Amino acid sequence: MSLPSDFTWGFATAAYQVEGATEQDGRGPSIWDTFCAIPGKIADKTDGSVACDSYNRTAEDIALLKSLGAKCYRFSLSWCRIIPLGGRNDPINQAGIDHYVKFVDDLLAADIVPFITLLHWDVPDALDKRYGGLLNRKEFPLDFENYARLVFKSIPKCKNWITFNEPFCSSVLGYSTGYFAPGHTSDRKKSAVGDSSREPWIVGHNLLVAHGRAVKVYREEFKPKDKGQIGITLNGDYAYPWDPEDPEDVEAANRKIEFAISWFADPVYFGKYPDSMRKQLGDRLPEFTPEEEALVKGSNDFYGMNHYTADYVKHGTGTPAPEDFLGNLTTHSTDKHGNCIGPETQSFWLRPNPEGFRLLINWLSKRYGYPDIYVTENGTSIKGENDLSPEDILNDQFRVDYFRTYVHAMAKAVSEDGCKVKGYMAWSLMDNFEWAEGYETRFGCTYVDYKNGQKRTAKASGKELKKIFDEVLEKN
Ligand code: GBH
Repeated sequence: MSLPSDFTWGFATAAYQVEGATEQDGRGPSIWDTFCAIPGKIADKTDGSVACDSYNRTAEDIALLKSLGAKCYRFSLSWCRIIPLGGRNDPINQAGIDHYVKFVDDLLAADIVPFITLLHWDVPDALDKRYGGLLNRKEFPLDFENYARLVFKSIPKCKNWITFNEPFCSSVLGYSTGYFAPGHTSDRKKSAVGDSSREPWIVGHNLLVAHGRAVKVYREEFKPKDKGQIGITLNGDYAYPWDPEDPEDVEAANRKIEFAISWFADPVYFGKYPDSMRKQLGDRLPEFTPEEEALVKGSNDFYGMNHYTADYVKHGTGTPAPEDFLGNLTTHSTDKHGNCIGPETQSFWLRPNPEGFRLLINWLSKRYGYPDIYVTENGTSIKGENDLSPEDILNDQFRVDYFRTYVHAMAKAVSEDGCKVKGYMAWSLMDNFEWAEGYETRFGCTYVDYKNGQKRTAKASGKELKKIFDEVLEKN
């Protein structure tokens, strides 16, 4: 088990989760600022207005990355710092651009390779109000294209670009369950607007087309001289059949991955949605026009993989509900024989299962022709971590074990199975704003003391990651 010596590894964050400074230097509001202000949406009634204050602490964060031995850093840009109202005819905020240009310069000076995500869920609020944001098939992709072009032009030194983080979450959590901004759902107890049976599929489609537009711009106008690469990051769990003897469970487990991942990856690699989705969703799933198909098909230079957990899957019986987004199935933490997928964490959806990581890397590699893969997120929360003393938080052995077993599973996928994983970014560099769960759930390899000036202290996991990689990296 080993990884090639040129394998890159480091940490990941996202703008709204770490930056704070939401009213500084001309930043406009995003849908997350608006969503957090609605009572009941965030578990601990917090928001990202201060977070880790990373906007004002770039030097500190770079020093932290350096001390942990990181070779690369994945972070996202706040679109509404760069174009506060978001649109292609709206004013540009030079202070926002300057901030990120300097950050990239400083990372490179510290010998840390930047991976930039253009949009990690924080859509400019003005676009949501102006034309329905992600729901608008014509306007949204054009505004995203314009934003992407401005960023590519401003930051030519960045060679690794990710268009969107987890379009599944923007679509399903934003427009079906309403758990994330902008909170649309058919459930009228939660939201006055939304149609869970249709909106998520429209939003997913528009994100794909917007991704395709940005990639076309990068490839035609920048890649020839800047020589970078661009892709989209998709989230997805591995799925095991609840009863491996039942062909319907076996099929449902595969369908679960198709509904979560192939929803986006099939259009990107093959130019069409999976048959299983078309069959269940019919005309609620948009059709690609020939122009859209041409934009989307073949639009990944690499596959960005966010991965955390696995599930057991039981096939559904009868007709799925109109709001079903899983693919007519149910997910379980134990299988037919009572085997448990993995231990509990602070996140109800996350139970460590490292073997599933190896299996999913193989599943994706086979289906999509062994593309280059960058693991752009992988990590865990720990049950009850936030209730511990700071000293005990620093001693996060559960997270150390998670990283070691997951990195080993990935190394086996590379050295024993022939998959082409090129890099790995742990989620997250530091504790941060965990969306609807606020600050109560910690994912950091670094402890952030929110009560004492957002002071950062590396946890055991942060320090151990370098050792974990040193153990498996080939020496050249
Ligand atoms: C990542 O998503 C995000 O990119 C990152 O910002 C975040 O901080 C990190 O995970 C940790 O949560 O409500 O039953 O539909 C992880 C993938 C997929 C996990 C959707 C939560 C919701 C389960 N997410 N999932 S459900």
